[in-house]
Amino acid sequence: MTADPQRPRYHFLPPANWMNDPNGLIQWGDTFHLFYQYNPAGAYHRQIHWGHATSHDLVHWQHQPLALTPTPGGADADGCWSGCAIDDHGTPTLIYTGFRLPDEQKPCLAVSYDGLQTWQQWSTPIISTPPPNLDLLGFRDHTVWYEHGLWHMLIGSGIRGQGGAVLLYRSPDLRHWEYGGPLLIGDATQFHPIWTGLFWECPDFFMLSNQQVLICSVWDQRPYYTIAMIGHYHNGCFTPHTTHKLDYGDAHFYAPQTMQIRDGRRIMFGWIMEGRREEAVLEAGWAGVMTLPREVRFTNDGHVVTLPVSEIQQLRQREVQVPPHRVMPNELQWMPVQGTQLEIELTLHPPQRGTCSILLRANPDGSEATVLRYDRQTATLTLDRRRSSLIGDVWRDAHHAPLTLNKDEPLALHIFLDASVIEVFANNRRSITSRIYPVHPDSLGIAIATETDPLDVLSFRAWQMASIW
Ligand code: DQQ
Repeated sequence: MTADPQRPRYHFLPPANWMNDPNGLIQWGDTFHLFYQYNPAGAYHRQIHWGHATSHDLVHWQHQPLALTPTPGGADADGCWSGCAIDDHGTPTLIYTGFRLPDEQKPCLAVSYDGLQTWQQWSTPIISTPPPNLDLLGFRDHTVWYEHGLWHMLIGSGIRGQGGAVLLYRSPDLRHWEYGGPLLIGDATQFHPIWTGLFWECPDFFMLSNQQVLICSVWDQRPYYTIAMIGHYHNGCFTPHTTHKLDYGDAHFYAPQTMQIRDGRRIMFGWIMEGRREEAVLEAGWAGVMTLPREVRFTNDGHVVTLPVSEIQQLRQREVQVPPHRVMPNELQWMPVQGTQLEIELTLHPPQRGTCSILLRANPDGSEATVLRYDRQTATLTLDRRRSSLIGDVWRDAHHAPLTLNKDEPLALHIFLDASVIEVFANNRRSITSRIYPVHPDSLGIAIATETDPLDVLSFRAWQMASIW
């Protein structure tokens, strides 16, 4: 599998098989723990276990034995679905969703007495039934915090005929829970500023710079995207004043989870799902990648953004720099760097008229290339995947991120390429995470182009990136 050209080298993923959501993120002592939804039987979503890995720097990971396994006959007989890790006064505790066919979802608990290595899964769920009198589409995924002497928990849900919902519970001991009403119910009939779907998966709820943030993954028969809501939390209710996509790569950035670490940063990992046929995934033998570790921050335009942590810089090797220069219309200007594992930082003055483009993973005639395009008129950054892969059956839809540049503000792009993974950060305030599957062996180049007006490139730096294994 290590010879597979589509397999990332500096993003976390298990040695083989299926992975989806990050779970149970926690810093314990000087170790970071990352658990994840995992099927040890193959590269497909079934009979989900919790995989486990540890790190001292958020970048290099060591695989650990499986943490949670479905219990035959138990509430989690057909899957240990997503959840979180809690420091219960010194005892590592996991709360997760026990799944049983055909569609039973119940909150379950597991405790470790040997420093997060092995876990004792409780035989009975900690909440036996969802709240009555609500027509729920599901009852899954958990985030827990401590407030005013009580544990508080949110469970993701959706109310038939209304929209996504997060349900609030309180407990003195993590074992006995009382329903405290919905924290928030969405409205699936609204499309402005953004449609929030029929179900909210994987809620996460935290304070950031004195503002309350709720993150949910929008679902309706399938994952759509992840939203961030910013607002006021009072008396068990949350009132958002701003809602936006957290990342503009749509379903490729999904089910993220955060943890606050001791130096004060809030760190996030998200699941980057595949964008190719199920047969191709089964043949590859692996599916799903974690994003790079990112820090959650506020932007100066009042959005929540996730940016790569500085620890990633230790992977940089062999820097290439290009001095400031001008690109003329109809010219394809190649940068003196090639590769499948690259970090790129560039700044440019987007032209007043027409678009400018960066070709990534491009072959010499540009017939295979992923195009990152900025249009000043529409203030849109687009990741165009129409020509990303010369093979047929991959997802080719474009991702669009709204990005208004202030007067004289250059476009500042920070791009990570790692085999089939691409993560783009623009002006420290928008991100686009996606998958591309170039197949041409020469699709290694980076080129810059402009449509109508000359384009000034102000700076260009790139690094080959080392493997994390
Ligand atoms: N994945 C888990 C669920 C969650 C979904 C199942 C989100 O708990 O709602 O693997 O991707």
